[in-house]
Amino acid sequence: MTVGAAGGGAAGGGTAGGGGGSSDSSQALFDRARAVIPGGVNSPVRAFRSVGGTPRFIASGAGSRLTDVDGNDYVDYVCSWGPLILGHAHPDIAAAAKAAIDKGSSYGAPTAAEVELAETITEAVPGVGMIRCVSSGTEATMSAIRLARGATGRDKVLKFAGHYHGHSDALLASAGSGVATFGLPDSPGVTAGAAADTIVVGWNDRAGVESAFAKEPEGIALVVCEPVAANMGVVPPDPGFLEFLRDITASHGALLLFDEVMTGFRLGRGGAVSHFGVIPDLVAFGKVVGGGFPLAAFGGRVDLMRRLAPEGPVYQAGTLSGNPVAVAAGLAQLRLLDDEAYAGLQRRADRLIRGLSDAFAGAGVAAQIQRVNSMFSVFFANEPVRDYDAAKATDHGRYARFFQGMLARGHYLPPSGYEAVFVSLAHSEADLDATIAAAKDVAPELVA
Ligand code: KE4
Repeated sequence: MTVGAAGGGAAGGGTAGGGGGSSDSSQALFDRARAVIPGGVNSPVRAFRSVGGTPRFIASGAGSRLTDVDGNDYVDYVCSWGPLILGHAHPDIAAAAKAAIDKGSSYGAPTAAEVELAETITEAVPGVGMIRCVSSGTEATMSAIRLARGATGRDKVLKFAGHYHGHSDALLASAGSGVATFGLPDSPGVTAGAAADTIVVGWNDRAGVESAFAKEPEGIALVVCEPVAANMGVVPPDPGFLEFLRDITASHGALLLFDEVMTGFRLGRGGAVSHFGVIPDLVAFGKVVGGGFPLAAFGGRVDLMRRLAPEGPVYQAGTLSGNPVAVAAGLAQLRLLDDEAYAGLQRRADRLIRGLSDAFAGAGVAAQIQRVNSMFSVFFANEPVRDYDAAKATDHGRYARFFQGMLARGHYLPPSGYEAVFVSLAHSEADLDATIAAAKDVAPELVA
């Protein structure tokens, strides 16, 4: 099954469509890269370590497609790990970024567009009265934690095993995403002091949360979660669990942070806050809000946000925070995300999930496809996955074989079973049907 128009990326030649062609140019670049970049990549999950093989070096993206340097093209379901909800090189986003950069790339001074972005986010998300822009999700969650500690005068932070909030020291304990992909319990370099203030509890473990608060009734500054865990694969909260977190934090004077770097403007305009109807004290945003540029943000209750410098004493800053080019791209993307857009994402995910389910069932392969709205992941397991231990126990070797089989047929899934699959509004029915056909082709190979 070949996919898409004839390849012909930067290196020219290559397979006419589909991903099963040569990866020689990728391999050559990977060899060069490893001499000057740790692991040959600028972010670990890109290295294909958990699925094996040569990471594809990408020459270009357009709509739902990626083309690698060997000229192979792929239907892309990574979408830059979430930001590209409208697909690659969307003309409106490209035009907005070009118009912005023609007026200068950065001023280090406030701009009208930053005000518009802040108004857009605060209007969309209940309970978010103010935001501060930063340049990455890591910065967003790290800053929100400092704000929570400053506001409460408390030190401890409670996070959930398998949840990933970026690579700041306080949050790297038992993290998901790349930490999970590499099976790292934590990370060297995180000091005992930093880790000592981080309490880790199992996702969906009410008793564990209650026990933590019983031990530290007035010591916990903040509970942070991905309201839909998506860095251990997609693992939704048990019914009522977010409400439980809202209640127990409020009753103990602790704050609640929803890390919506992945779910924000992905599940809907109001993200998980609106989807579940639970209003935290603080929310972290990233990915979609930046339109594929380095832009993230955190926000929440006005009384808390006013504690940030220069209005308050909690320091937080950034040279490129609210960068005009990134803000222009983010605004261009958010302007196009209306109810019809989210309905379209849902339809695409419905079609793809139905087809993948049929492929696995038809081959007798036990798979759990777990989703919230258009975000989903595939676990090869007999039972639903409710927490990190269960996610780790699923068959990641089978996932790697699935990934490689799909890649060879021109379908680029996340190179880790701990990541989420993303559709975009650029994915056509033909794309989805080609992916389903490829899955039906691969599934029998997974039985052994
Ligand atoms: P960044 O610092 O990578 O912009 O955001 C960190 C982050 C925070 N919170 C959540 C829920 C996230 O998913 C992330 C980053 N996600 C990973 C993939 N799941 C980014 C990919 C990578 O690390 O290369």
